[in-house]
Amino acid sequence: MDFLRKSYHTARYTFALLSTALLSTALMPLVAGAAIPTYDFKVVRSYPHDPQAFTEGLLYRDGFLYESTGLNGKSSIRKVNLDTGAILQSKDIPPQYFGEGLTVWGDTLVGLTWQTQTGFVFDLATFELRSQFVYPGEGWGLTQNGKQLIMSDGTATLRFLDPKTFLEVRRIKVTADGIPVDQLNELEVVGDEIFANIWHTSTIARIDPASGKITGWIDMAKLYPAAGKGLNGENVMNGIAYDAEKKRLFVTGKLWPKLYEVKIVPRK
Ligand SMILES: [Ca+2]
Repeated sequence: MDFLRKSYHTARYTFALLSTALLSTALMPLVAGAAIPTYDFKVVRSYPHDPQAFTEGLLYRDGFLYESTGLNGKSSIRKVNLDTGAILQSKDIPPQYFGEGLTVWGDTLVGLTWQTQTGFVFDLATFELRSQFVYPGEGWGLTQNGKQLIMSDGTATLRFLDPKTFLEVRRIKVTADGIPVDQLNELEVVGDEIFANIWHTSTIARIDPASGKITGWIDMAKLYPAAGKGLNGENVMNGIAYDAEKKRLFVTGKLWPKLYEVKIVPRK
């Protein structure tokens, strides 16, 4: 674990542990008890997932999964066979970059990097690098709503970017009962909501893109034993993909051997 932890800022890690503790022991039950509902899930089906993939980005497009992985020297983008988990195509990201969020835009894949303020635009079919762009701050998760790219950066802010210029168009602050919620990691637009993994937790936040308000918590803790992973450490759940046509929701985690199709259900 040490090498993984050293690859993160100590301060950030400590803060993340603190916020995880707050979220799991205080914030979540508090707000859930007040107004924000908690949801459970059911596993519809499980699929193989590359246990070497430190998943940072995940999306579904035209029958295939596309995934980005992190860590310096191990970062890549992949096209993956959903049923078998086989990597059909991949491209390594140069070792000075720590790969982060990934989304599709037209016939391109757009990927972020963690602390190097560099975004990449790849050809969707060939994975050839088409162009690069820059942005301030850190890069974490990335998704899109058909009009703009939506990125997270470790704070409670989600930025909406013009998909052609990559300039910020607007931003929202993500809150739960008025309290900012940071550590928003992998993202996915699901219908008219944004789903966000919260780093170092087993929780997915359901976010209203207009107001930034969290409208629900999805408690995925029970998926960890199924995935053979513990709640501690860096092998956290990260990766949400949505098949809008068939309304299938997929989730996985960093170095998880499985990817799951799940159905979100209200907690009874
Ligand atoms: Ca995603």
